[in-house]
Amino acid sequence: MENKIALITGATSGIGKASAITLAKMGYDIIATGRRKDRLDELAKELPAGVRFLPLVFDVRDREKVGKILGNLPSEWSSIDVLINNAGNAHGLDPIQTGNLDDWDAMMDINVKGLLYVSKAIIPGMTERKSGIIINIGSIAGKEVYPNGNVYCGSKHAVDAITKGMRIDLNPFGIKVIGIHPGLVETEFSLVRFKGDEKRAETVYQGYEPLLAQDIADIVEFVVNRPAHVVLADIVVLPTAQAAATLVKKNL
Ligand code: NDP
Ligand code: 8X3
Repeated sequence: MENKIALITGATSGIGKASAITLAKMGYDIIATGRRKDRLDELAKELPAGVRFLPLVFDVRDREKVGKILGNLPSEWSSIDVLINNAGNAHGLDPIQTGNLDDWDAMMDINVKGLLYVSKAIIPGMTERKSGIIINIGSIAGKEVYPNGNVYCGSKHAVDAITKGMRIDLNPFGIKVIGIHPGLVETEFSLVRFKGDEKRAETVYQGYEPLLAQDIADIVEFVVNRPAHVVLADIVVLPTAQAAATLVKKNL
């Protein structure tokens, strides 16, 4: 029997990469996407031997390319069992009155519209087969709003609402739709948010033990392994030191 197939967007680093490796160890064949081809080449080397791997390089903002690539997968890759909509980032952390339009476009276009473009290409196969698992990576920023989080929080609230909408609309097809909403996870996230400012990015994770990408991948493994009649619909996961989006017990 052929292995099941998982497609993970944003698998070139952080949560997406850890999830791809974890799913590969679980026996899934892996489709991994991202813009950085060199990182997908590195990922290929970290996968267990024997796992089939299809790296796909595209920007989730490119609606035509997303549709073309994912709509024309080779037949042996087209039956996707697990989709993880993970690609996304925060861009900037500014008050609304001085926010940057390019940052706003990036967050809405990647975190919200990119997720929709990918889903649009993959869901029809799942509805046809009447099976599938969709995991959308939201955020504590989709459950709360924090100072200067404005548009990033808006994008992740949209992910939360879209996840709930997907669950309702896909209910007749037996498709599981899961929202995982992490708090602070030490990845390249803050490096991107602060536009490569390593010092500023590092301070986000100092003085407490943040979550690691593998902690989220472990949850992915758990939810994917539930029996057919069980879905963990909505999961908020925080470091123990974090009680709310901006309330973190730090020992500095
Ligand atoms: P990383 O910056 O480590 O990873 C982000 C991933 O998204 C990369 O693989 C990147 O690939 C991909 N990506 C970003 N923009 C695009 C794009 N335009 N087209 C295609 N792929 C893109 O951060 P995380 O692993 O932390 O983030 C993963 C998800 O988790 C995001 O949705 C984020 O919002 C969410 N999250 C993160 C938290 C955290 O504290 N770290 C907490 C809560 C949620 P590439 O650059 O190669 O294109
Ligand atoms: C990422 C975590 O706290 O920056 O979604 O919103 S936070």
